[in-house]
Amino acid sequence: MKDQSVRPGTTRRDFLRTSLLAGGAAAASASVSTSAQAAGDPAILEVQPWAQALGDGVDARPYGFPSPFEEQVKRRNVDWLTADPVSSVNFTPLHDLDGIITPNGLCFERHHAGIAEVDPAQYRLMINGLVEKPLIFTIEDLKRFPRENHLYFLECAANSGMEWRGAQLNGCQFTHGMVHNVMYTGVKLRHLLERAGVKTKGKWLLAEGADASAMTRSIPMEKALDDCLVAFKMNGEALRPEQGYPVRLVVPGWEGNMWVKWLRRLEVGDQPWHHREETSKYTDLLADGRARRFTWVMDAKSIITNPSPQAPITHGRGHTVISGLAWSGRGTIPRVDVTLDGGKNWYPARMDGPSLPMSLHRFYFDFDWDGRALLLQSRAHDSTGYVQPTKDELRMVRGENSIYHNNGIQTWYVNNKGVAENVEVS
Ligand SMILES: Nc1nc2c(c(=O)[nH]1)N[C@H]1C(S)=C(S)[C@@H](COP(=O)(O)O)O[C@H]1N2
Ligand SMILES: [Mo]
Repeated sequence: MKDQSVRPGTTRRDFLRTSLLAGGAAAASASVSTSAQAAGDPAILEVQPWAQALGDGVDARPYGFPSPFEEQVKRRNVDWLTADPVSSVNFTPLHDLDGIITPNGLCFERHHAGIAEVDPAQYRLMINGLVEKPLIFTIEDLKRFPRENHLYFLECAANSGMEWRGAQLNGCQFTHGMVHNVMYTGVKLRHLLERAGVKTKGKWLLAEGADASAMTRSIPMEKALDDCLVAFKMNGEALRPEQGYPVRLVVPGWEGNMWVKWLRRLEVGDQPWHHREETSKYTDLLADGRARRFTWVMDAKSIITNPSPQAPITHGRGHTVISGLAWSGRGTIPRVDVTLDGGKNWYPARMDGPSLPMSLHRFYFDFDWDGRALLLQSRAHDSTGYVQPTKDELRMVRGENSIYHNNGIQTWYVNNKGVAENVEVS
């Protein structure tokens, strides 16, 4: 450890203590021991097969793919959740990822009628309803409007829904994997609506998908004119078919269901349509039988991705890195707290990487594990001052009937062997 890194007025011991509690990496690096044997390790002493022959040349993989050693890193579904894979969901392997970008091939999928394979040459987007001039756009047309790039998370409102009544699924992939974070390239929806000329009475928008489910959602005009995008690229390349190729709607910070894929029609109206996906679905039934209507914004949430049930601690006691993700549909995440003892003591995590509104944030907490069992939790604070609630606090307000919008604090029990399990401490 470099002593220059000690701030003036702080003793080295003070610095070590605060750094460990604050998740400071600089001090912690001093205590990291390596796991390989100092002498006699064939992995360093012997010439390995990949150094004994020439490898594939360029163009062997004109569109690259991950190392075969990474084949366990994949989207997974939960068989018993849905009757049929065409109206189903799979989950992002959050425990295998780091940083804040979700690779395109690992973005969770949620389809109501399978993946529509749309021919871009036959693709059209129509704007009709309460407009001066109904319009039909091709992709070429869309690309002539001013383009923008934004990194946004998409979270399905049903993410963590299976955990509402108690701990159920063993892995953050399954409890929290209905989220992805992607850099979108597209045009502001506002430009298209302005071109069509929204009539004064036009206060709502119906977005419709081109897939066989013809998914529709009502969106208030205020949001449509604010930050919604009509996107055609994700992380630099064309949208994947799973994510709505060739064009999807991006509704920053709002529930994933509104981000209509394979976008084909935008109708302007004077009131919401109250279609299936905004009434019988994606609505929270309260204890007294009433339902919460139009719960669009995704509240602040966080999850420890490592360690977690699919990613145990394998190195034994000593220096340990905890990592996780936090996000809010209302802004940025300036702070995440981590507890090792089920909420008795909380320590600030170290936020790392870009902090962008309505985007995933990465946090780390570095500490010395003494080998005792842990009850790990994280708690997000967003830029509005909102603090992520416990599951009990949520249930007190919303009852037991809910499925959607579970942003409660998640607990992992880690035993003295480092094996992690989904439990609830509320
Ligand atoms: N056309 C269409 N759009 C859709 C859906 C769909 O089935 N059809 N599913 C919605 C739901 S419920 C969610 S959570 C998101 C999922 O986006 P993803 O598949 O890119 O993860 O897309 C939304 N847009
Ligand atoms: Mo969803």
